[in-house]
Amino acid sequence: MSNSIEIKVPDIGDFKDVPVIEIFVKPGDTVKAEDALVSLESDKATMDVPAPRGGVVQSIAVKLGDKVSEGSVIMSFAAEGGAAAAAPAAAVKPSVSAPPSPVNAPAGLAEVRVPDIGEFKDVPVIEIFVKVGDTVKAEDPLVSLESDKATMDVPAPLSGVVQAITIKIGDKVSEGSVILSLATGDAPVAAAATAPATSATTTAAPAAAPVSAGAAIDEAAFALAYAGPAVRKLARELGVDLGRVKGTGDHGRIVRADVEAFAKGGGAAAAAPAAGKAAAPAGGGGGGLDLLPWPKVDFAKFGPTERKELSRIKKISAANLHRNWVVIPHVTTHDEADITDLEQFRVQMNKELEKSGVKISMLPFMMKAAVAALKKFPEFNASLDGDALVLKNYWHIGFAADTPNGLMVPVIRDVDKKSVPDIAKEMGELAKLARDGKLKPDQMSGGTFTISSLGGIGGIYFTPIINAPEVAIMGVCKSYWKQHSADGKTYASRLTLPLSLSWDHRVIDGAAAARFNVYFANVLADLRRVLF
Ligand code: CAO
Repeated sequence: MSNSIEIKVPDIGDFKDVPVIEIFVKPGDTVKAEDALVSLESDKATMDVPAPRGGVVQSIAVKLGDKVSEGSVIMSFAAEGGAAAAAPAAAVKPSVSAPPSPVNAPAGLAEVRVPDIGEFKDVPVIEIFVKVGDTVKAEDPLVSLESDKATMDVPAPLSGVVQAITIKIGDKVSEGSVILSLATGDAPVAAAATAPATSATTTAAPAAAPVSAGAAIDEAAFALAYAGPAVRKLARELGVDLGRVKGTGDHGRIVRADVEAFAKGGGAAAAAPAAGKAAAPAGGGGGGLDLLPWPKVDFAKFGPTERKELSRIKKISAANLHRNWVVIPHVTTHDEADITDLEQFRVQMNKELEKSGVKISMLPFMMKAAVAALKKFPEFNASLDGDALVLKNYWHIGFAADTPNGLMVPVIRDVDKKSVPDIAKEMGELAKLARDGKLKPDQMSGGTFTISSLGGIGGIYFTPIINAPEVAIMGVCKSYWKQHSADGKTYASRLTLPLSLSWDHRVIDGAAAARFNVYFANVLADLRRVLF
């Protein structure tokens, strides 16, 4: 026997008048308990409303864009067995990747465990980077373990707020030991979508990018994709690498149809290799030029080889660089700065500062020049947020540091308020921490613009990859003496610094980029310009 029941919006925390952004079912559809019915999006989180029980959808009382609150009727159901006349839907399932942090939304609890750490057992905890109440992002280091052979950081497998820490410094842990619990906006990405959203166990990924050979889904990108739980579940079912799906919903949100189209277009990660084709590029392919599978070569057939695992930092930066390169439409504009006078001034200043122990390279001056240019062209000191630009009224400049473990980007805060020697001193300290593997997450966050200097090494120009969510990066190479002429008749040797500015073409136009470079170069040529 079946009974008609009304399905109502359940308790969705403090949210009211939340728009319906997706309806997953239509009249006549048979649904199971926990199947997602509609998706709601507040300014803080995307929430799916799941079915409280199984049944057949009779009618739908809302349409896209309608605003609903707790208790609003969303649809009616012919439910199997006896039923009350009205039923709230089961608790909502917030999405991990709602645009702003979803920590205010109803949360799930995830236990974080020590991941596979090779043959090591009973390894002491030597550092705990977080405390109860801290908000962490996926991949932030949580604790550091030290075996007799290596120091290993355990990164957060997903974003959340630390609820409890179950270990202390000196405790010995092995694979599977629980280290802390996180209140998350969702069950862990790796957990099946059927896992209850309010309680889940997860294992921290040993590295940021679980892009192990053979695994076609990039878990880091999957976790970052802007999609609700039901769409994530569907992507899992279809083997779709969500990180490569282009969202057609509001603000680029990935909807069901995007995942289905991507899977149909040959983009299903699991299906692609079987079909002898790699997944189509983000956007679902559509042409006949699908990417070929990554070549699998037995290198040993051609000569001796050895296998070296990538460091954790390299894996993290690889995942980030790959995402940034694929997602951001990069253009690089090259220019050059005449730093003849500035170099003289730098040498003179270093003589004067000899006793202080501070040595100034060209980089702190470039940071000052960057701030001047960012103030003049504020859209370079910004981030994209959906279809809006967030302009930042602070100037925190990151610098790429080459370390034995890979590339790191420490950030110097409030460069506008600091003197050149102070910047040089802080840069030296941060670069040392980076090289010693001791940089804390907050020393690498909050940057608004990055400078990547290869000046101490060589090269003339290169194409730096933007450090998302920033929108531009300045690359500089080694200065060299060059003959310059203002009139084509007389020539002078000038110390010339090659500049390579990469910019996000969604935000910045070529003319603005050229102007930025010219201004940056002019400031370096004559720092008095920063006074204006
Ligand atoms: N032209 C000529 N000489 C330069 C120069 C330039 N543009 N920039 C630096 N130099 C000189 C310095 O003056 C210094 O000379 P002395 O030894 O005679 O004093 C020497 O090169 C070494 O400088 P440095 O590299 O130690 O110092 P820095 O402040 O320029 O850079 C840091 C610091 C941390 C950015 C740098 O050490 C580093 O790691 N660079 C690599 C960044 C990187 O990997 N970028 C690529 C990212 S994309 O993969």
